[in-house]
Amino acid sequence: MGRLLYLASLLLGLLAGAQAECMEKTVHKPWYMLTPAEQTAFIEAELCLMELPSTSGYEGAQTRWDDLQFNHIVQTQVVHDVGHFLPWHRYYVAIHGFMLRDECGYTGPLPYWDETADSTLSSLDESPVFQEDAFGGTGSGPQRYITDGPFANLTLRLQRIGEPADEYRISRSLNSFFLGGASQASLNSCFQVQTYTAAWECWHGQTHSAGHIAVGGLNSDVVLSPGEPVFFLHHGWLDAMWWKWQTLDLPGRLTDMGGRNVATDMFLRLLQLPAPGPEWRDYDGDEGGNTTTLNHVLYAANLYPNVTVGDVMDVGGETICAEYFYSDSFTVEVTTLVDGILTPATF
Ligand SMILES: [Cu+2]
Repeated sequence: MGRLLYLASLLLGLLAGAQAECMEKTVHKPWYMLTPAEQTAFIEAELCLMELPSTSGYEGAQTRWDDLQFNHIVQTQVVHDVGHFLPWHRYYVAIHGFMLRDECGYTGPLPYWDETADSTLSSLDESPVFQEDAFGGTGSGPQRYITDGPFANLTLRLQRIGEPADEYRISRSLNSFFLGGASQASLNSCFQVQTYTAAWECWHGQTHSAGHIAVGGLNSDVVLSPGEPVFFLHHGWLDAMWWKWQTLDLPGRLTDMGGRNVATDMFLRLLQLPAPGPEWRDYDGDEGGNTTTLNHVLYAANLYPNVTVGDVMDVGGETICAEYFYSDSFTVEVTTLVDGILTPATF
């Protein structure tokens, strides 16, 4: 009998293990590659999250969208200008997808904004992302609030930590000029960098900032930006780029991590962010050093379990369980060293 129980528990353990594996990968694609039906279903799922009541208990939060935004608000000073900037935002993009799936029944592809394609537009009004039947267009009036599209009436309320909730809407000032940081030439320069320790700064300062500033308004607010649905399209794109960079040298880049784990004083001062206290610095799994390691813990504000950087390095692994599709026109041109000779290569 004891042996039977032992075998049964072994079997259950195996089944549980199998469940944790990545069985069905979430597909990530540029927005314009979704079918019209998929686009509609995605927008409806976003609206669903924006209507579901908050369950987090955070002061001022009223909807699940607020709960999702809070995860970023509470640790803005912890997850930018650091090596775990890319892994944390990879997990955050995934969490957004998990919530759409688990709470709103959305099983279609997750869209990202193909910013390199749009960086050649003379006006972002022409972008497929900023159409009335997509995410709406630019803002107007003194507060630059958007007036068209499915999110024009979205009410947000959360402010920085310590500031009382106060209602606002999505503001935007679309400006294609700033998307230059996402141009082909800019991308190529980041893809050229061979180690993560150097590469993350290129992605953070150059390509990442471009999309935030080009959308402007709420999306250019370093703390509150995830209140804007386009934030997740922007970070989905950035993650697609990091993953592409990783795939150019696998398996080495599945474990290539580094960079400081505390933002510079200059960055914190510039963005008026509080210095991360010991509750963050002692919590990060990096054994006290100022280097991001694979053991660094990514805090998820109780939306989903906390994971480590190592858990999210492989987008096809059990934690993220996703795959990225790229537009047909997507290429990167880098110069690589082949047998001691610098050789241009296109991927
Ligand atoms: Cu962020």
